[in-house]
Amino acid sequence: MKKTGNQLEPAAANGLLDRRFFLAGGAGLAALAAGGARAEPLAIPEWTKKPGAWFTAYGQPSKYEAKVGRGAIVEHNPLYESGPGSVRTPLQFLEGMITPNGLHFERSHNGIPDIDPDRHRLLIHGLVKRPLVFTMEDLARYPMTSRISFVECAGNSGALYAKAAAAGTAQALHGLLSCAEWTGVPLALLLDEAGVDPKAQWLLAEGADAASMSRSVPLAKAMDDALVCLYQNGERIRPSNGYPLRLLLPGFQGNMNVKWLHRIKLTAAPTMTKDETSKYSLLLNDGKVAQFKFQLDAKAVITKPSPGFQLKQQGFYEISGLAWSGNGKVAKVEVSADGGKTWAPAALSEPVISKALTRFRIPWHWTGQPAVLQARCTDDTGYTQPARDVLIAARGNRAAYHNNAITSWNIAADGEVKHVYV
Ligand SMILES: Nc1nc2c(c(=O)[nH]1)N[C@H]1C(S)=C(S)[C@@H](COP(=O)(O)O)O[C@H]1N2
Ligand SMILES: [Mo]
Repeated sequence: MKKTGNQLEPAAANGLLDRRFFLAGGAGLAALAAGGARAEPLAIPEWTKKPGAWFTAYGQPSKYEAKVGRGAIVEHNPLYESGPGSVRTPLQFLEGMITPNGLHFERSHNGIPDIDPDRHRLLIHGLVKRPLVFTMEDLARYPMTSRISFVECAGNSGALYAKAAAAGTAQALHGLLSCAEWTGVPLALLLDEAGVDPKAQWLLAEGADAASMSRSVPLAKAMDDALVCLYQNGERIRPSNGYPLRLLLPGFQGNMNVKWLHRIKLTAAPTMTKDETSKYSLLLNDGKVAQFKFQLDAKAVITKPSPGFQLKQQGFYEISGLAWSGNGKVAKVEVSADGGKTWAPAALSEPVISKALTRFRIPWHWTGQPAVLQARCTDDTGYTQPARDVLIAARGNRAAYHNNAITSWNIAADGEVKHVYV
């Protein structure tokens, strides 16, 4: 940090400060405490005076955190009581980079199957020398790999295609996004055992749910970093996220991460399943369709503050959020408090992992004036996330998927935070 004697030296307009400000023991911290604390003796509340509750087999969050949930169920056909729908991760209430299992978003095309792991099988067939069938017990004996990876639905942030800025929280607008430590067997290991026929270039991955969700995956991806997962954040995968087995394709659109995985068929060409012809392609303005765009491009979203928050007084705030790229590591996150006119670099919290969510932070001194907060991510390929008007100019707004435009949060003079377009 530049030694100027004035710790409040801005890094960009409208009060953004050097990202190392807090580390340097910024003089402004005293101003934070000044809001509340008065020296007086500690009270002795009732919970200190008697023994606490007994132990439980499986822990639950504090009852005081009941507001932290996956929000309204978005039904994709209101005629059905079961079937297609989704619930979203409450990004604005979480910190760090890992999504707790009970808050991982869920997107399912025909409900959550109730799968008995003892009867579930994985079949590998097609262009292989030896077709193989695995029980879950068989798979559990293979050497395992863990990796921290995000899953993002291709439809996440789709509201940013709309002509008018949608009202909504970070959860409502961007919550089809989560990040977990996934553990399982590298798919390459199982394919090697089956013996891949040189004619095979693709594979079909299919789920055991009533949607028979199935997608074509390039063989190169399968051999690179695909994981057949049994565990999610240390415990067996939750039913809604693919129990007992799911495919993880780090950085690829969520849809391809087939849950309840039961079949892999090696093929010479893509299978052209219903899930990759009618959906998950980008409808462009000229009427053409971009098919098989798999990687999710770099993106960032400010979670704190974000809609639903009310800034109560001027002074110090830490702006914090999440950045990610399906193409590699987050190299840089810049934050603006003036709607994109000036930018300052945010600090990236370690660890910064390829194709995982990365937490960023930057101190901000809010003067009580209106401000527009934005964050933009650059990944280690050198690609920078586009402004919304740039993305719409290039792609139009007939597409529903892969919207990675910069999001703008307006801070009103009264401290209310709202989604806006600039
Ligand atoms: N078998 C199967 N796999 C599936 C789906 C599904 O409906 N059935 N939904 C897909 C979609 S659209 C997404 S975005 C991700 C969501 O993963 P999650 O529910 O674990 O967050 O799973 C994908 N895998
Ligand atoms: Mo999805």
